[in-house]
Amino acid sequence: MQTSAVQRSTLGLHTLEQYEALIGAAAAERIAAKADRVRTMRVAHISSTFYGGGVTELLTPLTLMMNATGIETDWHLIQGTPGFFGCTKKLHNTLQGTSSEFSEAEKTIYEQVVFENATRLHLDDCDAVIVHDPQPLPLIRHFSDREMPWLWQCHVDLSSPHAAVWNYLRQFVEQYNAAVFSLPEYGQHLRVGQHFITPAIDPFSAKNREMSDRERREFLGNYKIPTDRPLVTQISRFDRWKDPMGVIEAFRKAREQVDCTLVLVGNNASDDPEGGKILEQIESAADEGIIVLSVDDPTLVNALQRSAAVVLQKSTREGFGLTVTEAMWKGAAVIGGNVGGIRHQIKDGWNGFLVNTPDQAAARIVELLKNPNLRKELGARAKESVRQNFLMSRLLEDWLDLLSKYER
Ligand code: UPG
Repeated sequence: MQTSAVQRSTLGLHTLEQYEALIGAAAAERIAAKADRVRTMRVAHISSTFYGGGVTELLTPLTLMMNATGIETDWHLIQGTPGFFGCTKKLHNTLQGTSSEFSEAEKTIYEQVVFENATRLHLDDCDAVIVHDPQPLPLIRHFSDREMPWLWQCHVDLSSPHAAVWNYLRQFVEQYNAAVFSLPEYGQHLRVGQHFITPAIDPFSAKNREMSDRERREFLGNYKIPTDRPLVTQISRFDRWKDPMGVIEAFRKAREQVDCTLVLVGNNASDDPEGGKILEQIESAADEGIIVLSVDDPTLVNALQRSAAVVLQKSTREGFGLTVTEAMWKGAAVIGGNVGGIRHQIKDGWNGFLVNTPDQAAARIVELLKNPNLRKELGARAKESVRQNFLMSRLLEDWLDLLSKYER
């Protein structure tokens, strides 16, 4: 089997030593020394899916790398029903600012399914438990005699959560030892500690590894993506917060001035019930020059981010935005929504562009399509900013620092 085929077909176990060439020997040694200090800890992560979405994207390399550095790290999933994931998607949306009530019936479904999952989780051997996002949040209630610290990590954009829903969830959050948010501005008034850890990407994964031009072209060909015109792309879960309709509007306006092709690629996380409806909306709006692909293929994501003249991530809320990091790592010219974590990655006009409206996005698409040198300059700075700030080795180090605070 060829190396690239192996990379596509494995989970992607990478060691700290592999990062040395990217972060330098001194940084790799510093992180290894920190790992030594917490090596005797056994850590459990709990989330709601192995398939799709940013949390999976983070936990796959992080949990493998923690084990590779000698820290016994487990990853448990909770199971849900369609009704349960309907409730938790509503929590996700209201945390990001949608105004709708979470009814008593929804609370009953949410809490009962989490309780049922709790009966199957046996965590006594752990030294720390890290629970991700709202889906498994109420688990803590069922571990009242716990001795180890429990941390809740929230991945969503908490800049303006719906007050009543946040107050309901806060009763669970405050039973944890601390909450972990992606950015300082997501901090809340809480009676427990708060920490801030920004996400990161695995540069060696199938999605982010180097790729030859031949392989890249081959992949686009496999999906019948034409390359006779410059490509503009957005690759994201089919989700209202990623604003795919705004992307289509911006593309249509831009195409009045420069000919180009829009490729919208999306997959669906197994805990997200809204994806089908959003995909239908996109498909019925897509006309000539717009290709919509609903596939789960990390190598296609890699090939597209490397081939596109412009990568969009026109989100209207974004906890962090791994798709932005991934494209910047490939030296792409990225236009991002001026929200949440995207603002921490793109410095407007320096390593990409930030936009607030489809009109602004259209103007930036045109500017970038007409100016290959600008694309190159922004892309080179984008890649360097990811190297310095958003690689998995930094995320590992942040977790090691945090866990050492809770070592018993
Ligand atoms: N992806 C694919 N194929 C697709 C579409 C997406 O592989 O067709 C991947 C994408 O490459 C990325 C991940 O799915 O790796 C999506 O992550 P992200 O862009 O971060 O979005 P979410 O799924 O919404 O992830 C949540 C937050 C986000 C945060 C992330 C990690 O909404 O803001 O960065 O969690 O904290």
